[in-house]
Amino acid sequence: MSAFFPALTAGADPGRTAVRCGADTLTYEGLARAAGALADRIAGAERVAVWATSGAHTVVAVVAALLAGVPAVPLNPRTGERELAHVLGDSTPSAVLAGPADALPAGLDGVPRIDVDLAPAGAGPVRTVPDAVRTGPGPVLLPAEPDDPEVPALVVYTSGTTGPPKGVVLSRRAVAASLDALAGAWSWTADDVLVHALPLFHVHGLVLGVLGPLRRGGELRHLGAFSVEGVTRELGAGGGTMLFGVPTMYHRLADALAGDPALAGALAGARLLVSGSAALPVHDHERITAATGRTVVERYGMTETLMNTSVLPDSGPRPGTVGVPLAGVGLRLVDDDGSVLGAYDGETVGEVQVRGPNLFSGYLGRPEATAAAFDGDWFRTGDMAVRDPDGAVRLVGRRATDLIKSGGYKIGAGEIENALLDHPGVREAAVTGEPDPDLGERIVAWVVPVDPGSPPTDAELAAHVAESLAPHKRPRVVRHLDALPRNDMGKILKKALPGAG
Ligand code: MCA
Ligand code: AMP
Repeated sequence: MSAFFPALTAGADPGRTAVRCGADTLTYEGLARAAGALADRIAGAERVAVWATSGAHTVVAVVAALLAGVPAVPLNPRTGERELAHVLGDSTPSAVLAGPADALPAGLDGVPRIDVDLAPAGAGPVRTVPDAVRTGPGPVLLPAEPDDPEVPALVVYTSGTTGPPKGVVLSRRAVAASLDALAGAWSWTADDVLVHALPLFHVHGLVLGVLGPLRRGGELRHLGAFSVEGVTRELGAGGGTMLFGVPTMYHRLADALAGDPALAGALAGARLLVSGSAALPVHDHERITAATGRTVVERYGMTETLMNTSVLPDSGPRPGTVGVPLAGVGLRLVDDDGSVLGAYDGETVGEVQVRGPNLFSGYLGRPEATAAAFDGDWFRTGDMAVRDPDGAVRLVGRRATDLIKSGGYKIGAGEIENALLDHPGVREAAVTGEPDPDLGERIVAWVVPVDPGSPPTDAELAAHVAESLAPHKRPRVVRHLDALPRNDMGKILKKALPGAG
């Protein structure tokens, strides 16, 4: 396989800015130097974890891992004790790469730490060598990258309906195929300056938002944290050309647009506004288009499949659809009985199945779960959709009601229920999602307390889940019941919860 990042090697413009995160700026030469030196240090490791804060250290760490051919496991820096212990036990990284100033939790005590140096000593031009690795003072020699495209690039943890998150193994082939298909659909080039504020421990922010611009030889500006002001600044005077975000971010931009001509001007001036990870409500599409004259392009992906479809930027407004399959992606709708649905009538609903070079290699250490996720070489997404007469895919729901999408994060009801049941004040717990204008869905915990006279407070339960799993998995609403509705077998009937279903 040829160089994953052609712009890092000789021949490209070494002075071109690659990354700007807060106060840290790296040119392509600087990135090659920092990532080349780190690649040297981790070469030969089976897997490394990356403490994936929203900064330049994460970018250098993941680029280094790709150069060295060592799979990287991005860790949510806000991850709670229970979730961190699971991910570390499951992925057994031989080291954790972190920024020198990052304070790591006790859960990482047993994992050797390697600090990421953004500016290692050394001078001279960057060039590649055919084999082996040598860095340090003098020219930076980038390691020869793996020839085998099936070598894993990343292991990204994702929630399922029950049990703890599974590690999705993404090969170099899958990442390259998906990014190159997006580049074709969006005319994404080295001239683009991508602006975003997405977390760097999931596919959206890390694969599309970091590896995407670097593979093209373009620039990434990460805002650190999402803010309307940051988007206005970087897309406006800052010269950003593309914005990636989840619907919650576009909803907040749409809210702000009414009284903010600078924001309207900044969005109007961008070449491409892209939303994904969850559905962008038509109302938010309409508000943004009315204020800026621009349409937001939706694309549909999944950790296991990377990107499947996208609205094509010049196809006109398509609110409510996620567009057409990307180059190389096979997509079909399948009925409950397994038969393939051929109708392009905007009405016939089936499960989306996909195949192509964009697919993952399997769940780490879980061959049965991997086998269960496939129908032959077709991956079952669990998403339900119809196809419009022009081929556009319209997502209409999910097969599993126990998967919640909140703020663009996929969250399994089961893992939150287990965390709640660990709390000494909780006797029974059920978790559901309900519509939320900002988050898409908000997490609701239905709790039967051990002592109805002094139940745990809502804030206590939210903090308990945040500390055990992650803050974005905390319940936003807690409802107390005397008993959970159950069937004769004792199974909780979520549809019978008051006001649910
Ligand atoms: C609040 N906080 C707490 C607690 N309450 N922390 C601990 N315990 C508590 N009880 C803190 C949080 O840590 C955070 O701190 C702040 O309060 C707000 O957190 P949160 O509620 O999470 O923020 P939000 O306002 O709801 O965030 C909205 C958001 C976020 C910025 C849109 O949801 C987000 O970044 N979403 C992106 C999801 C994403 O990238 N998904 C991609 C996966 P502080 O104030 O310090 O921040 S899907 C994917 O990859 C596929 C392939 C695809 O298709 O894209
Ligand atoms: P994740 O497993 O966290 O990678 O999330 C993948 C899921 O996000 C998909 O299976 C879809 O349900 C959802 N998703 C991603 N993009 C979109 C979109 N543009 N519109 C609606 N749902 C989306």
